Amino acid sequence: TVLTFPCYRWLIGDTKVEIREGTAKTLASDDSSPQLQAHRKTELQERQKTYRWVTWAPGIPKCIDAKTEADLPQDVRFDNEKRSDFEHSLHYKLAIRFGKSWNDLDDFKRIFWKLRSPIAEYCMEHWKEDWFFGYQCMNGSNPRMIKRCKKLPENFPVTPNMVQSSMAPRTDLDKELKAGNIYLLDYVIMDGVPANTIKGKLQHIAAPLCLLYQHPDEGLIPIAIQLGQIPSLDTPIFLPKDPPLAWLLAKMWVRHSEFQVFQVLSHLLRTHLVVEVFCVATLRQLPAVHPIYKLLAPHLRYTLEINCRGRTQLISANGIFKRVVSTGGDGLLILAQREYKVLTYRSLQPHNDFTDRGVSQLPKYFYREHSLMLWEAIHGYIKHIMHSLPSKLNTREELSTLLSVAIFSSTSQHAATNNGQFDWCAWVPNTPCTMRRPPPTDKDAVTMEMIMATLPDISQSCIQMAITWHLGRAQPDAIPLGTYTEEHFTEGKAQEQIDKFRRELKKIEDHILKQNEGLELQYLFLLPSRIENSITI
Ligand code: OYP
Repeated sequence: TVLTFPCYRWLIGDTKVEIREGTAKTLASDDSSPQLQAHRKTELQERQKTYRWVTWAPGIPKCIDAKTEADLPQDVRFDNEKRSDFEHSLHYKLAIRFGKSWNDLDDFKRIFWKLRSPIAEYCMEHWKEDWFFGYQCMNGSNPRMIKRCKKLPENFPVTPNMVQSSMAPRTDLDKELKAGNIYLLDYVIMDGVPANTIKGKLQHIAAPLCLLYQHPDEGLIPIAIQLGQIPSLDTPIFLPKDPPLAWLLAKMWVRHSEFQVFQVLSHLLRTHLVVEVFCVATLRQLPAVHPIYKLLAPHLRYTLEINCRGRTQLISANGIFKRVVSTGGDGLLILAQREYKVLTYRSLQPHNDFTDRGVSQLPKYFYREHSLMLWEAIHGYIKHIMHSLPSKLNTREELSTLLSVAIFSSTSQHAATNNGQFDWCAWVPNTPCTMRRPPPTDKDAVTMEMIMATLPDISQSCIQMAITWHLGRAQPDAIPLGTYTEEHFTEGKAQEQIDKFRRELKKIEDHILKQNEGLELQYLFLLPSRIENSITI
């Protein structure tokens, strides 16, 4: 019952994980015969011919060698139902009157008819409110940007006096910095990213800084925004007490950066592309009887095909990003390369991520609470499934963590970023995909005309709504987390662990449902029944 442990090499961010030739017991009992070993060897040789690595672009994770999804082996392709659903749900791409702006913000309601969701409608009503802006930093579709701020960054010269009117009675900025109630969004990674040119018109990108305050009564609220990394007369610090349109436009600029970081870094790079690495490595290195293959396979379903489609239709030279998003063209790759350079394996593990960002105290941070529960359930399950690995490898715990990262990223983290995108981005002014004018330099000069000329035009808005709907809606053929349809594991002990895992998920489900009862704004993105078992969209 000894199986050769193949060389299984992954490079994830800063961490190189390598499990060299060694031995691992499998749960099956009859796999030691030379014949079966030879069989596994041929299986892998075949697979390595079929699934090859390629560098699609330098400085981001390697991916599967396939020009389009048509090059993929049948085993990893969408089935008919999935393909036809994927290809036919996009009726809303048809855009009218290219290049025209809306006249005022209410005009966005005109494209807001058919595709509806309670949160998207809530968003349309409340998007201007400061508490709602703060809420989205915790429970929106990019819940990993906010960090505690103990000391103001030198390039963000906010004075206590500027923000005093946002403070609770009898306190000030210095006291609140010390008390740990000040937070920061810093989009420095956007600084200098080249902006797209769409139909001959240059789009615009900023690298804002935004200070937030955990107010005892109002919750987390933004208190100061600077729309660039270098303080100057042309990059004033916007404040809630400024003319309302100036403050509103400053917040929109932060939300525009949020769109880019959310889609390119949190969603595409940190879930889709990282998980594809696990996918290709597993297919190339592990025979189907290997316990790690059995463990991971259900969490890798359809990922190669959706990523191929993403590379050909979404981020390609004439893809959707190039056509409507400010980081389309060279920008998105530069952005992803910058992030991949600093992406740590540690940051893919939710406990560490929260500790490192200093956000463990933030109240009503549902994403944090739910993702920790899911991590515990996933990690607990894996630790037990991996019981038969010989401990002399001395990497059992590390291996469990690694596999938990793979499964957490392909299920929970993908759900947290993907599933809310229509809810948070359908109301285009709340999360604009591009900006057609540069950031305002003069607080007193902001007009509604300027705002409308800055926001995405009609056709860009329609595409933002259509694509986020297409990707964010519940998938018709979804297999929920913890549902194992193929019964890779037939062993009783493994089945027990799967059952236990499913009971844990049920507990989390009940907890989340109960917690959300009666909430005006529900957080259900990490409800286990709504988390897919793999990245399929
Ligand atoms: C693949 O028919 C994917 O046009 C999305 O890609 C959209 C298509 C193809 C085009 C379908 C068509 C999925 C993999 C991925 C990913 C993560 C990043 C998603 C970013 C979405 C951005 C929305 C842009 C709105 C303007």
